[in-house]
Amino acid sequence: MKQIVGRFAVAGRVTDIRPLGNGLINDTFRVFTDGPDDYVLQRINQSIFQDVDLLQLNIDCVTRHIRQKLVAAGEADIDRKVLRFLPERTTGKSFWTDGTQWWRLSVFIRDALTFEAVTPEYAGYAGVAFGQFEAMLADLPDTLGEPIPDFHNMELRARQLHEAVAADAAGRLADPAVRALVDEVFAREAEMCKAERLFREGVLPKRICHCDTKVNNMLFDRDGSILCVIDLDTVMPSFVFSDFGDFLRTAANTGAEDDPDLDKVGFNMEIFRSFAKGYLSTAGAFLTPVERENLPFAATLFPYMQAVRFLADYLNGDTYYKIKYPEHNWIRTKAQWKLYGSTCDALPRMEAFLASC
Ligand code: GN1
Ligand code: MG
Repeated sequence: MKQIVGRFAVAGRVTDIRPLGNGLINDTFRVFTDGPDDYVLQRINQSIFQDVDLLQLNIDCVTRHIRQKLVAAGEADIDRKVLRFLPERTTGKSFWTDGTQWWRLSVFIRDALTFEAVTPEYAGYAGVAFGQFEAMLADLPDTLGEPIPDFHNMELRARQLHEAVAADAAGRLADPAVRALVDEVFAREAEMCKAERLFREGVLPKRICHCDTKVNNMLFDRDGSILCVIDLDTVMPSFVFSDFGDFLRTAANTGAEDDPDLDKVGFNMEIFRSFAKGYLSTAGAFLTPVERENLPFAATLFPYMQAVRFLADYLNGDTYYKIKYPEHNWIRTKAQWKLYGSTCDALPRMEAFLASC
């Protein structure tokens, strides 16, 4: 890995390299140096991101645009508010590949905190930050590609589950509990594919969204304010539901994403209220009425979609997500399904709150 780091225009000498974070897709390391900066080295999961050129081009456009906005706004401390990727020495590109592995290197942002759970106060800051992120990218001059085509398209995700059920590659449908959950999931399929219908009817726009707004993809400063949003692999045109819904899926869950204790899993309305209020303070100006009125639906959509994706991966024999034990994707599916039920129960309360904002 030291040699790979050396491919990039780093300052200083590498003193150590250690694993970093809890991502389920890429492999991430912190590179310690004796120079002014440490770095984050990532091996991009190329079986999932098949067009790394497109992916990195998206990230280059987005980080350049955000940097320009921060400069124009006279922000201080810009290197802690937007990621900076280093050019590879020979190609000048923001990644290096030997044809079998793809790597990139960014400057490690110092004194930043990440969380797996947040207080209502921090959820409010996060809402403000995601609204700002979308607002900053609203006038991006470049057209972004889709690094994973139809990434948050519920119709596609449901189709993939149908395919996984038909193939039953790992023989896991033999378990009656698995079969029963598959049936329950499909019973809700039509209503959960509402966003794609609204899009076809021409009443729901796509905007540039982050599309992976797990709470652990944000860097917080020591005072609780948001420094920046990381993990930009999936930035692409999508419905605003993506960012709103996926943040709540992780931050408003009273349990863990893969909690084996379903009694712990539930939807925290206090986090919802605080996040929604923050989000509307920065996104309210550009949201259309259809987007705004469907924000509670978005809070139900993402646990549903995640349950579908974990279940499909479980049936496929765990080919997509990193797992820590054989039943991990099944445990994750059940936890997301429980959370989905709680979000559905909370719908009237979410709607009433938004009406009062
Ligand atoms: C993946 O890379 P990470 O762990 O932040 C996934 C998200 C899922 C999430 C579930 C490219 O995100 O879509 O919601 O796991 N990213 C991709 O925890 O599939
Ligand atoms: Mg991540």
